[in-house]
Amino acid sequence: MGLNIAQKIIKKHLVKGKMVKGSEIAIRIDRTLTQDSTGTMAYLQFEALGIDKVKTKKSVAYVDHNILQSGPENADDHLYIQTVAKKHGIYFSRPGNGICHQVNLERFGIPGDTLLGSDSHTPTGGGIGMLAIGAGGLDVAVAMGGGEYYINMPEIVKVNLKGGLVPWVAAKDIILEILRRLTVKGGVGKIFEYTGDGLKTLTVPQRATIANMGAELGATTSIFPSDEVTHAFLKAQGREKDFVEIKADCDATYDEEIEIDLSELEPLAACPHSPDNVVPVSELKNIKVNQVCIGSCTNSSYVDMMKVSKILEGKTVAENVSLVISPGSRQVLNMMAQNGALSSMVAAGARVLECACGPCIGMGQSPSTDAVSLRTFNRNFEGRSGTVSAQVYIVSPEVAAASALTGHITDPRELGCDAQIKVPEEFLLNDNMIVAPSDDPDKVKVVRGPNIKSFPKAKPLSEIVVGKVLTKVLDNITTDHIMPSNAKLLPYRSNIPYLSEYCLTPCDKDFPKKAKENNGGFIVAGSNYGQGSSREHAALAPLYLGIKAVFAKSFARIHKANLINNGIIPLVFKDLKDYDKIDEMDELVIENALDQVNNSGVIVKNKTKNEEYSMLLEITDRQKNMIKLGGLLNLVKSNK
Ligand code: MIC
Ligand code: SF4
Repeated sequence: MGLNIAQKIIKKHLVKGKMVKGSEIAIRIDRTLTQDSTGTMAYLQFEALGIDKVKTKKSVAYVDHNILQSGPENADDHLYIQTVAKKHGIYFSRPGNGICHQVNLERFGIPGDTLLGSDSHTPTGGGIGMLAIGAGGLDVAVAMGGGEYYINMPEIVKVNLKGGLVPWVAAKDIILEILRRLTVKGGVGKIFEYTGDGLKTLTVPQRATIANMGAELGATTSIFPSDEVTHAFLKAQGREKDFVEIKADCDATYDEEIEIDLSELEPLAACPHSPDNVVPVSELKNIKVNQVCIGSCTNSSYVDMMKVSKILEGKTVAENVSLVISPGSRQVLNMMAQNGALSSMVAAGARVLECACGPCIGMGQSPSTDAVSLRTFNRNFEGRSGTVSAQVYIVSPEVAAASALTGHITDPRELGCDAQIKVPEEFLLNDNMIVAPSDDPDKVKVVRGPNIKSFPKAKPLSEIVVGKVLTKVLDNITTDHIMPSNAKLLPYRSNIPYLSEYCLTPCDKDFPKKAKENNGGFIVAGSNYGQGSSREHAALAPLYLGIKAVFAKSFARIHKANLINNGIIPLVFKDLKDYDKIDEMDELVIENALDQVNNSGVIVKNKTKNEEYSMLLEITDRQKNMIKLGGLLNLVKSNK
């Protein structure tokens, strides 16, 4: 029987298990990436493993998130990452070189290889046929040390693309349409594999936009074939030798199938405050806009930026709009500087930022109170911009640029002729901001700033797990709620004691206080708990505060793995109605915990209400062992 692309790559990298949907498999990781806001922790964990040199084909450390230096903390972390990378065989992409996913696509990604990244948008690499997966820092640290990566064999969804996009409709609209249909939980446990005659019409940057935002579906990853389009892109990047053709067999089978007729799509927008709250732009016409941000790992390619520049050329940004643009990489910025496109943006009144994540993670450019902000990014969770009252809409670069000119949400089809931009036949190549690891690692001294604190370590599971319900939260709680990130907090990514003071505060401002007063306890949550980022801090801060288990209706993939890696038990309500029965400050107990975690279910007693609940422990035997030992680091050490 024929194989699809995901199965082909998994089969080639399979170390343990069978490719049976839902069963645990371990795969070999060829490459890793880290960025600075998760990287500091990942490298501290890598150091704790006691391995001298990474065992991957290539590992790259990027600096793109914590870019504002309004105190020494971020610069100290950059220096730590730079020196630890140099010592342990890791390439270092210097600050200013670009957003990790964009630079990975341009300079490092290899079709058919596996990539594990400590960032949830690592699947962007699926745009050139990599099996690229986002994970917590500890999983990436283990992979750098040569350890395999464990997942449950995902379902493979065939996304059949028919026809071609009509003018002014963008790749962003394709993924927004999928989000509209499937929602932010529709992709959990799935890989989205793109096929169909519409594929040939999509360039690598367009494919990367789609693969990138597959993360918002909760998907394990998304993948495109590596075909003549990929070949042309790699050739233009001077990397023709990295091209490998990867296509699904003609008789490949899939677990599910969806179809999209590209020619029927229209410009779409995700309305506040969720990427799946999607409506046609034409329905939002006339909403006044205060800010437009163009960039992020979703839409900051050369092609996107050139299109924006063409739309802005000779015009002026509306008086009520602040337009900020962050090109995705130095390659993009430099090409625009050379061909004059940058000048058109500047002349129109755009505020051009460094090649980095910037406003996407609230690193500056927070909108004004109650502002409407249009962003080409991937997430519009409440408060993520740094302004809780802001109304953030997610749109394509075309909609963003058109709206920046008119001052209200605008359907770009009103602009007339579409600006046609082709992927260049030759990109500007200059890797001088990528530092190779040292040939003499013993001579490299790792520099640790005073803000770098040791990370909390989980303890082995005790016989009785008891505590109070410290907070009860609703559905779709994001990691931005659990561990908020913005310009003020991101500098403390290597200081968990400080960060923990903000843990879950957007949902419950007293949570850290209650956790301390009660010596830790439990969190009760609705469905899709922990959606969004890969940040392990959303598990480390609760661990520091003494959280022993989270009871939820369901979990997002990466966060669930992060909880387990840090010894926190993720339990799922067997009967969803039990969620309603539990109140804050109820005292819960898991008796005979060491025995009970061996089962697929756990009985939890509510001592306050004298009730019992059946909870599901939907984790593998290996993960059960991890919970018993107190997390992944202990498991790895016990296997040595
Ligand atoms: C994000 O987009 O939320 C981030 C910031 O890139 C995170 C990583 C982090 O929290 O450092 C992600 O997507 O994993
Ligand atoms: Fe950076 Fe935003 Fe992409 Fe996260 S989603 S990697 S913050 S650009």
